[in-house]
This record gives sequence, structure tokens and C-alpha cells, in this order.
Amino acid sequence: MQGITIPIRKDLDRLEEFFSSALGSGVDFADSAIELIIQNGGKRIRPVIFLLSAHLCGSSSSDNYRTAAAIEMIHAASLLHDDVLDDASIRRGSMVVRKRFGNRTSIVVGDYLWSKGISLIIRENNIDLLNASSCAVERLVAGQLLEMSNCNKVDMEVETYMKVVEKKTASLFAMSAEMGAIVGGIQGSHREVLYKYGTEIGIAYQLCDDLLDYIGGESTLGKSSGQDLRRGIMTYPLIVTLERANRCERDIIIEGFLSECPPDDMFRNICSIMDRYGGIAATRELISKTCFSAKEMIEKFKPSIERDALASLADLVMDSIQ
Ligand code: GRG
Repeated sequence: MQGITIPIRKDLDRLEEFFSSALGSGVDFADSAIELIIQNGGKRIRPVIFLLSAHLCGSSSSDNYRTAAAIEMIHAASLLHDDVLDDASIRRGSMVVRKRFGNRTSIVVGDYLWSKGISLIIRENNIDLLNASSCAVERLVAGQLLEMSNCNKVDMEVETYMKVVEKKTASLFAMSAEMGAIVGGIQGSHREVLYKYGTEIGIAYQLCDDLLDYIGGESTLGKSSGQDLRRGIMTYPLIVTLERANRCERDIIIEGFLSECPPDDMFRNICSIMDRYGGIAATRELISKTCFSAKEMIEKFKPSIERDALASLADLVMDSIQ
């Protein structure tokens, strides 16, 4: 990641300065929760995509850190809400806000960060930025609702899964890239290209997350594996495996998927069925295809270090599951 961020190093430093000085709510426990979610090891991928896209489109304004901050705050808000919905305990290897301060704090601090992020965007006085952010949040929440409506459904189709991912995860990535075009004053096809690039990266990113939930160890994940199966969330590797498995193995998977708390050996058995039927390989393949498509998109821009950095980001996502 370090090489990728060379062109935007100063913006990222401003972003971190802003986070350590300007997020106080005036309420001690809320400020501790904000510090935990904002300063505890987030990778800042969405701000990086925004800042690189902005540079790519000719905007290197020293104020871009404000929009970058708003993007990260909206992302952090979604994590705080997500952790409550998922009853999560651990994120990035540490105890989540809801475990330390309670669900109510997680929700209200999420609302606080989300509204503060939107206020920052309003300050930019650019209706296109505001429009992009409100559309993205709407899509994100719609994606979450669609996922919830498919909870515990063993017959969820790939098409529905892709819709969930595109809305729930890829919307913020697409928004970040598109906002780069907006601050660079780019309209039309190149703005669309960036939106599509962000969408592809976001889809690949979620596919990696879903695959690692089956094959990643606790140290890679920063939480225990098998969360999706336990929560009745159908993801690509499992959908593909169910399509290919024989009746007996399908039954084993369905029993694990529908059980409240599948024992470890059942989870391991499902992982080995998944491996045998190529569910893992098929997910890897789709991730590679999606990252390749993101790289093809970005090639529509003239060569530059920012274009190379955005292409390398796609490689980085792909490498995370090798
Ligand atoms: C209030 C804005 C708002 C939304 C609430 C709960 C909800 C609606 C949506 C869920 C969206 C969500 C959290 C999707 C998961 C996306 C994902 C893979 C997050 C992990 O992102 P990373 O790896 O996180 O970039 P770090 O830890 O690097 O910050």
C-alpha cells in the first residue's frame, strides 16, 4: 500500500491530522468510541481511491483531505451499525465499539460520524458531491436490507448475491472514485469510467472478504472465521459449491448453514467440500476477473503515476487472497 500512496502522501497526512484534532463531540465516552473506530488501524482504502482519482483528474487541492475525511467517516459509520447488526465482537483484531461501550453508543456514534461526514461534504458547496454521497448511502443501506431479506435462504442466486455486494460494499468504493472525478471537474465518460472502476474494486474487495471468511486464519481476518455461515449469510463460494455438490454433500452444507452454531468440525467439513467442488477456485477466478476489469477501466486514462497507483491497488486486492 505504501508505494501506491506516494502521490497523495501530503493529503493523507492532512487527513490524519484532521482526525486527531477535529472529531470531538464534547462527550467523553463518545469521543473514546470515535477514536476507537477512526484511529484503530483502518486501511483508508476509500480515501486513497478518492485522492488518487482526484489527482488523476487534475485536482490536487490541499482541501481534498476534507472530502477524504467525510468518505472515511461515512465508512466508519457503516461499520459501527454493521457491528450491531452482526453482534460482532472483534474488528481489526480489537474489541468493537459495541462491546466496549454498548450497542446504543455504536449506533448513535455511527449517526454522529455519518451526519458530520455529510456536513463536511455540504461545506464543499458542490451539489454533485452531495448527490454522489447521498446516492451511495442510499444504495449501501438498500444493499444491507437486501442481504437481510435473504438471510438463511439456501437457494439465494448468484445474481442476488452480486446485487447485494454491488450495493452494500461497492457503492462506497464507486462513490470515492467518482468524487475524485467530480472535484477534478470531469464529467461524462471518464467520470463513469471511475465510477465503474470503483464498483469493480468494491466487488472484488467483498469477494475477498467472503472467501477469507472460509479460508483465512484468525490472524489474517482480525476476527474468527466462519462468521457468514454462522449468521446464515450466503456468499459466492458457498453458492457455487451448492450448485455443484451432490445431494448428500448439499445436505451437509444446508445443515451447517441453517444451524444456530455449527460445530468447528462441521465448518471444516464444509470448507473441504467447498475446496473439492472448486468453490474456492471459482471465487479466486472471479476476483481476478473483476480486478482485471478494474485495471482495463483505468487504462482509459492517459498514463500517469496516479493511474499506475490505481491499477496497483487492483493488484493488491487480488494478491490479498493468494
Ligand atoms: C449509517 C452509513 C450508514 C449505514 C448503515 C449497516 C449498514 C447500513 C451497511 C453495512 C455496510 C458494510 C459495513 C459493509 C461491509 C463492507 C466491508 C468489507 C468493510 C470492511 O472494510 P475495510 O476492510 O475496513 O476497508 P477497514 O478496517 O480497513 O476500515
